[in-house]
Amino acid sequence: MSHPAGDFNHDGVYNIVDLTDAIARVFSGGAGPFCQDEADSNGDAVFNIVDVTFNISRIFAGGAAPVCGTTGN
Ligand SMILES: [Ca+2]
Ligand SMILES: [Ca+2]
Repeated sequence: MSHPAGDFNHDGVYNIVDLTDAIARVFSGGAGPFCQDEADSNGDAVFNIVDVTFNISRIFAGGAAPVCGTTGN
């Protein structure tokens, strides 16, 4: 199964669950992503709050699609 960029929970689909899991990780110490590259929605080689805001923009406002991460993990 291929995994799209932004697929934080590694279930093969990029959707609101990935956003909620990313929020849980950033704000309340939730489980980390299966793959850093998949969680790195904006492709800047770091998973952080910027990826959360990127996902909010994409899911709720038709923002840019996630890009393949480059963390090497
Ligand atoms: Ca997912
Ligand atoms: Ca990022």
